[in-house]
Amino acid sequence: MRYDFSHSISRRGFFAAAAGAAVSCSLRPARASTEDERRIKVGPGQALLNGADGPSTAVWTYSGTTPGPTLRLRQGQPVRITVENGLDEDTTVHWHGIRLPNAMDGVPGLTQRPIGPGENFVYEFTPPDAGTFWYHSHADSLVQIGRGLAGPLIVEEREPVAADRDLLWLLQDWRLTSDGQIAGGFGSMMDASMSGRVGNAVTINGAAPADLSVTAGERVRLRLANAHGGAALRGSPSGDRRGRRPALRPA
Ligand SMILES: [Cu+2]
Repeated sequence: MRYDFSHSISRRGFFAAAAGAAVSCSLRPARASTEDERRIKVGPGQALLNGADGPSTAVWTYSGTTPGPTLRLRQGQPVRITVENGLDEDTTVHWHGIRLPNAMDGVPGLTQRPIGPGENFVYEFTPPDAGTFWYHSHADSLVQIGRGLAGPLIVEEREPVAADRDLLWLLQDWRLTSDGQIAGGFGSMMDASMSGRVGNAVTINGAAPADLSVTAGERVRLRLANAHGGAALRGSPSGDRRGRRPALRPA
């Protein structure tokens, strides 16, 4: 299934995708030890951005998926994240929204040497703030994010927030060709002079939106991360003024 920004996504559809996504992202508990070690491998892969029946799309992944695995960290707990570059070009990782030492900020040529093909880099920091963040490439960002290098990052509160369900929706926008592959032409002047590279397919947690049921009275914590390289999105789970649809539209 392909979603164009000019089309609305059904309310049912929007909710459903989110549910599936939350499950697949899984709620990985942070380790109790102070030595919290993670590993992310950057490399090519395939994704079903066009729905289960559509052609699979060649993408770039963190540890085999786009978005990458959900990193659940603990507020105030140090973490070491080893990033291994399996691409044929340089990369770095930027931890979007996290306050951390400058040398860990992932800006190639400014805060670190880029991670070359086959090289590793160890990021070490202690997240001071709880909340919902995301991580993404900061090397040739338009291209690398546009090909899929983004993932969710959750920093858990010291005191857990009460919720029946903790949902995470990481939104991505893709510009796909008619055969379902990522279109080239990154960094075009036309895009730059408009609102950026706006795509023609939106995914929630890497999949086309599908149904999600919410029980009456259920307390749902919804975490949103917009990993678009271009347009902002306006989200409305409760539908438009007429009480139906547009869950995702350009803002
Ligand atoms: Cu960012």
